[in-house]
Amino acid sequence: MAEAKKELITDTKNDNFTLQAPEKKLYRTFIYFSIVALLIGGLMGLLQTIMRAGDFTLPFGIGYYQILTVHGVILALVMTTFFIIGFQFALMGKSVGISAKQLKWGWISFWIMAIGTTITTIMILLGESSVLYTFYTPLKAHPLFYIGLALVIIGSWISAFVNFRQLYVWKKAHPGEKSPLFAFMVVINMAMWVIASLGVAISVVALIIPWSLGMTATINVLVTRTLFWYFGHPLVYFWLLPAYMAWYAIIPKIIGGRIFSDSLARMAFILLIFFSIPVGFHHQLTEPGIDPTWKFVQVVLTFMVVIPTLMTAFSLFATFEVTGRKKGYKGLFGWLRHLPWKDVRFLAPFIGMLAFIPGGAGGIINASHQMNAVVHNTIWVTGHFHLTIATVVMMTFFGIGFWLIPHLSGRTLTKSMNKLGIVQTILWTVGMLFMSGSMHIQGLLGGPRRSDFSTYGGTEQAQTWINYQLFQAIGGTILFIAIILLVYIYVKLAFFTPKGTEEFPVGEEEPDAQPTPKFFENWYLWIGITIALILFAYTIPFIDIINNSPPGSPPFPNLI
Ligand code: HAS
Ligand code: CU
Repeated sequence: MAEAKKELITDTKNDNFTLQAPEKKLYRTFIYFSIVALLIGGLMGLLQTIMRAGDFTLPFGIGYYQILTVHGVILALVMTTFFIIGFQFALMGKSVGISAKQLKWGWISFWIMAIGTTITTIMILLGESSVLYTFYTPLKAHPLFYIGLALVIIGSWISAFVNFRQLYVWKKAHPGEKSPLFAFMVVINMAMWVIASLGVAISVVALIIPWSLGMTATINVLVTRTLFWYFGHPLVYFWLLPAYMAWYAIIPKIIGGRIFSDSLARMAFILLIFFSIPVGFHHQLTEPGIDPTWKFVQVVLTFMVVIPTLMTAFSLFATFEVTGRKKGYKGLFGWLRHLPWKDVRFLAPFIGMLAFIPGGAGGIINASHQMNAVVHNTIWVTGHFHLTIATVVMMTFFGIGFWLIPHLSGRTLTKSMNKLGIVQTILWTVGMLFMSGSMHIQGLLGGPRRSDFSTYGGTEQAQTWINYQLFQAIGGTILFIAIILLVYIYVKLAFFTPKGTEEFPVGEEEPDAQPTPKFFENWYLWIGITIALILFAYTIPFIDIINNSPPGSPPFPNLI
């Protein structure tokens, strides 16, 4: 073991470690698990669109809400978390290294998460837990559904602490040096994740599990929903930040350029941790038990997030333009031509970036209180997140997989796989245009989310919605074909393409870049401000919610 440790921690002095066989195995196991989840979750998505489009019923009495729950839980909570942790581990291994002991804890984390996922999935498939991925009370699932989810979260915390430890050990060995950008970004994302998931963990462990076990007679619905959304919004940024990591620090290398600004990237991540947690009320704008003043405060904090997002858009544009001009392309938009359009490692994430323009605009609409009243609980919201998570984030993740999977399996991304990847990218884009576009329109026509229209009994309004349903069924079919193609490519890259060393693209700063200010390393300050903002945004409204709860549903409900 001591030998392995020595082997793993080989500092090459330029913050660029060569990933070793044992660590590669952990990282790729996380990623492969997420691909299996994508396949299962994607199939459920296809079944949903078909069920909603007509009179199609599933065998064995499998219900619409059952497959909708599998779709949401397996894709939104499981596939994302496994991919992100695997990818982030790879970034940490590459930038600060991993020791044998840390690696062991990484495996423990994986197994706890995998066991939790299996328990939860079985409970949904048994038809005992059709409570959707938000598991709003008073919908009640089998206790094992929640216990499984709690295990996924606990497992992910272990990975988070391993990541914190990795950076800590590196910093001890490099006193006074700035932490590598990859490691900095991963630690921000995991710090956000731990702080946020504490909320849902408290809700699940202290309130929901005792209630579903029958130990308590009632549950405080508003408290559980509030704790869920305290977690739910940072959850979406937990998905987004790894995409940002790729945009800021990997894409520049792929296009043959440099990172526009290391300080700006760090600043964006710090602002994102500040403004990702104290904003959950923007999912609860229609809920009567929350004081409108505090909804307003959280909406203002939500809008603050536009700043780091636009900083990101600016700095990506700048990287693209500077690189193009350096290569000699002239004119206002001449530099656009230099971009490597035929390289799937670039094309897929780039389309993801583009999708963020309408996706972000939709988010701003959702967050605007009055407009939220128009779209809330309509399928518009589902359209919004099929643009953000399923297009912006997923296309970036797909793009990462095209180089990361062969890097981890010791194989190469061949020309033919790259071509197939481009076909896959186009299919996904077209599929999501159908899917998300028709969801947005259907939502504006009042089509409700999370419901099987075909059971609405042929009212005139339901008939209008069903027309758009057809587009979703087309979109769903194209997307499912794209998933099959992706899995085919990934299996090739994992086991069959020629052996070799696929590049791990690590972006570098401009040689004459200004040094990154020291205060970016002040973790106590960043976490301190984050906690202060959370306390500011949540303390008074939370006390208010508890004080005004109906009798019999205090935060810790009456024992039977
Ligand atoms: Fe959202 C609901 C507000 C972003 C995911 N969101 C959801 C749900 C999910 C989700 C899953 O305020 C549903 C939850 C449920 O089941 O109920 N969202 C926002 C806002 C943003 C936002 C303000 N959401 C996301 C992201 C997600 C995501 C990102 C996943 C990854 N969302 C809401 C609200 C609701 C909501 C309400 C509740 C609705 C309701 O009533 O239930 C912001 O973060 C958006 C900021 C983004 C921008 C765009 C910037 C553009 C960029 C593009 C760069 C491109 C370049 C390339 C450089 C302002 C960065 C250009 C190159 C060229 C050549 C042109
Ligand atoms: Cu949100």
